[in-house]
Amino acid sequence: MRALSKLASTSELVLIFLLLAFAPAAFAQGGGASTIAVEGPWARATPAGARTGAVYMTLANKTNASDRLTGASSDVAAEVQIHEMSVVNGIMKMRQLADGLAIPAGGSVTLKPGSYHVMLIGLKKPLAAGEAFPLTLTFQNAGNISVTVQVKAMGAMQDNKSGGMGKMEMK
Ligand SMILES: [Cu+2]
Repeated sequence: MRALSKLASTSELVLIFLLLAFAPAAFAQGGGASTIAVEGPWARATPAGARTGAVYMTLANKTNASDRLTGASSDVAAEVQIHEMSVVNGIMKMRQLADGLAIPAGGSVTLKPGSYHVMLIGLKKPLAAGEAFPLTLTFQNAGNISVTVQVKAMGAMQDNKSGGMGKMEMK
């Protein structure tokens, strides 16, 4: 019995130590559970046989320090990258952001069709409208944040008539 109660008080001490160790960090971030708000993550449904997909969302930095989205992972794809898309000579091109995507202090960045996106590479199965899947985002300061991505119909939002995904080229 004595040994057990000693064990209990030791783990209580460890808990108190952990609380003390992390309290200042939590306070500096305004007491919120998460320092980056991930708003409305969604992906466009993919046609059968597609090997890639894209995820969009708004990343709002609630802290007074800049942060950076440096990577991501998901069960639905072999690899996940941070991409930027732009139109070069009338052709949509995309490139991987090797240094990640900066999110200014107190500001937000919107990932949307034709712009920044989280690229799913090596899809294990097509993304079907109405389904959802998990995505973990990795930030330089905020660490890992896991979200649920909603899959929307293929023509969803700002899908242009010039072919969109079909004209994308990897640099
Ligand atoms: Cu891409």
